[in-house]
Amino acid sequence: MKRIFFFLLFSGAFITNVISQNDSYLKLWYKQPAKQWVEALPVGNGRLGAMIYGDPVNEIIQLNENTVWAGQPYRNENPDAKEALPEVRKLIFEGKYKEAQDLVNKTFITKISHGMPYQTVGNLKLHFNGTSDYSDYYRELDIDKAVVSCSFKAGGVNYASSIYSSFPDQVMVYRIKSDKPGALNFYSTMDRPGGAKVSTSGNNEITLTGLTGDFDKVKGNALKFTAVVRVLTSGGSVSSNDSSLVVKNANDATIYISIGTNFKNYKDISGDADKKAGDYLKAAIVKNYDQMLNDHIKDYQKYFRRVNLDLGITDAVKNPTDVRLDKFATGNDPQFVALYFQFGRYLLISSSRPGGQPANLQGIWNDQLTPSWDSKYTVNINTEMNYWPSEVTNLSDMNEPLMQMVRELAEAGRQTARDMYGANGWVLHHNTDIWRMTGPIDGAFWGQWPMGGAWLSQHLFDKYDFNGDKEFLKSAYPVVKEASVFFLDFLVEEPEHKWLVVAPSNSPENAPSVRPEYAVTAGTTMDNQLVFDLFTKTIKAAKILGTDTELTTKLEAAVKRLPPMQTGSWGQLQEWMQDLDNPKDNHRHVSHLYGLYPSNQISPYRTPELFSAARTSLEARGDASTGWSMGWKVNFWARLLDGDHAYKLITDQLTPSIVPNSRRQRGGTYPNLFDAHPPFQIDGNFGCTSGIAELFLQSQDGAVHLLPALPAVWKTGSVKGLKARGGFTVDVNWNNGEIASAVIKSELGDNLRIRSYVPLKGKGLKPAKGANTNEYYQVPQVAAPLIHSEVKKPELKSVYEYDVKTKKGQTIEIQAL
Ligand code: FUC
Repeated sequence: MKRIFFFLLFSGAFITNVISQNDSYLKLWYKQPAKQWVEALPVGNGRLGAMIYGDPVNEIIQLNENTVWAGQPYRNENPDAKEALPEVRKLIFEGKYKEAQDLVNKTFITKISHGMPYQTVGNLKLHFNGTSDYSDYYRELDIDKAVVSCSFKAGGVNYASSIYSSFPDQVMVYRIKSDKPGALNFYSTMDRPGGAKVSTSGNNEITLTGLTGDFDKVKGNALKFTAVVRVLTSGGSVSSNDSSLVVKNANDATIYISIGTNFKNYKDISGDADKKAGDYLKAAIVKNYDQMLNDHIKDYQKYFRRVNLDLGITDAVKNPTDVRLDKFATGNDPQFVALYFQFGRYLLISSSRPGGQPANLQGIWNDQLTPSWDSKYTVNINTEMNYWPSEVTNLSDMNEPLMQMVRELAEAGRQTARDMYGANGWVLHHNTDIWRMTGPIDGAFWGQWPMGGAWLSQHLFDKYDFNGDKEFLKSAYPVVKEASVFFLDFLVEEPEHKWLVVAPSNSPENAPSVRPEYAVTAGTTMDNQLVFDLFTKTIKAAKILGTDTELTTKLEAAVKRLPPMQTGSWGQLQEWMQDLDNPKDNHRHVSHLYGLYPSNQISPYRTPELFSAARTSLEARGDASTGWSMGWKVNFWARLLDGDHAYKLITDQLTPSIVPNSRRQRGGTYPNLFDAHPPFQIDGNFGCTSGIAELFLQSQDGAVHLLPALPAVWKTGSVKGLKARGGFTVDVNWNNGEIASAVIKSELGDNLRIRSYVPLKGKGLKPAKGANTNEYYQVPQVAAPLIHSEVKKPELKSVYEYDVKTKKGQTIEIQAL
């Protein structure tokens, strides 16, 4: 009854849809209001975000806008670096790591040593009268519609509320109704930690305005934000006093929340915050409510409904989400993984929209002024991880803000390359923020890692690999090329093997246990792999575009001089140029396995010894870790073709972070399914979402591999709408753990090479011969050879490979033989 009332109130035109679709499987729902932020539910349109507590007495709607950052445009390169660089390198090559790191600290880092924090706008609070004695409580986030709703009963009246963040209309809309005329009584206030100006107007408006502050030696009072809230009611009255709006005896109330800032771009904050907020609000309040909700849902579903995952349903779905999380490890709840996967896609659509900022460490959701790691962009893993699901889960549109940020970083990082290293091209170290700072921060141990540009540039090329859009490649090429140009200048010959190496750098945030305090070094495995990918992708892009032959000749020569991947004394893939790995090292970063995931340099079929060595390294690193580290490991185990071990990591990640009866938190998941580092970091959500996709489909290794790493627990199921490199959209059904059928749509009309563990049949399928002729696949890149190849070869399941010549737009139907 309660649910039906709820749907009647809010679903309006959608009611038949809601009930017939049984989409309760795509909901996070709870029987109690949120008591803490990590129980509240997120809505977002890329720019505007809110966390909703669903409290019937004192409702909190915590607000974010993605350009509200402290400070203002600034730079942080230290020109002293240039003079010290030869000495730093000399010290590293002499094994004087302490001295090298000390000198980097002195000459490379500036006084601005942390970057700027992303900040909350503040809170909208609704204080209700007559609801304290509530019952029949229910709240949900419907990820099929991107709407948070809440219902309860108090004093014989049924209340129901809903809120969403509209991309088409650029406002957030909250509505609350009672089923007894005139029963709605509340007053609304706004506030912000640290204070802000709050005022009301006779227009039924309450406004919060402020300036973000100074931070880390960068002057503030420059970035201005304005949040305007307008309340419309049917029945009753709205009045205002100095700082609150009072709603009396209304039947329902609709609250429009509009936020603007003066941010125009990373160099320019001359915009008009009030006008921006005011204009969106003006347009929204005259629009029909149902139409606006309809437009929001339609816009959202255009992306969300591209992918469907069915892993089966058990009785566990009858439990609220927090209970399912508690019981996941010991129960049988395959749908919870499907829900978590789709929640990852929800979060990406809600935190990263074309024209806006990329998702930061917390996406767009943050209730603090100085959040952990400033909620900025950590580019030695976290920012990249945010975008891992974007192509494979069919949300390519959502990575546009990342592409734009990389273009801006290429512009800002040019000065850093020149002033710090006397190099051409562009460079970025291990962090950035909305002002696109590109110099090193946090001290040499963490920050002296000039590889941010090398890694982020891969995403531009990968977008082409999935979609085959030559116009995009053309526009992205200068960024990728200039990242390569930097390394052509910056690589230096090391004395022992005469390899070309990156120095000074580190293997992200880790140091060999023989010198745990000194991370600064030369030629780490991850750096070598990153430069290898950057150069080979630049070469490939230049060839596709028919340009820069002189440059590609230089890059080809340099690639041959990069250090090879090496195996060490215990059969591991070495993390450093020297054999220094400690088998007991369980550091959260597993940087040397970048070559396994997200890259394709380590392959079971092309480089079996490296594949075994990577496995040995990963086994030693262990499973339980911080949230994002476990998310990465799901991808690693998928690439190691071990679905059961990947499932073990999914289970570790879907463990409650909040340890019962304790103040302790561990890497895992919060009640609202946000990932816990701890604290909340959204990268773990995205990393695990991508890892789940990698269990069903991989395309990095010269073929579209169907069900490469299906865990034994999911005997029967289907996935629809995943994307493979080469422009293929893939649906697969499986039974008894093996492919039953598949449908693959070719968007580009190229050769489709299929790999499978079982024989297949289908129109046009021919046993594969020779190399794949699909021009969009990343050519299997055989990395520089392995040294010490006594490592044993892995035991692999045999595979069947087929080729199909496709036409653009053609659909290929496949069955198991
Ligand atoms: C890197 C990681 C930390 C954390 C931070 C935001 O520095 O090593 O674990 O995720 O980014």
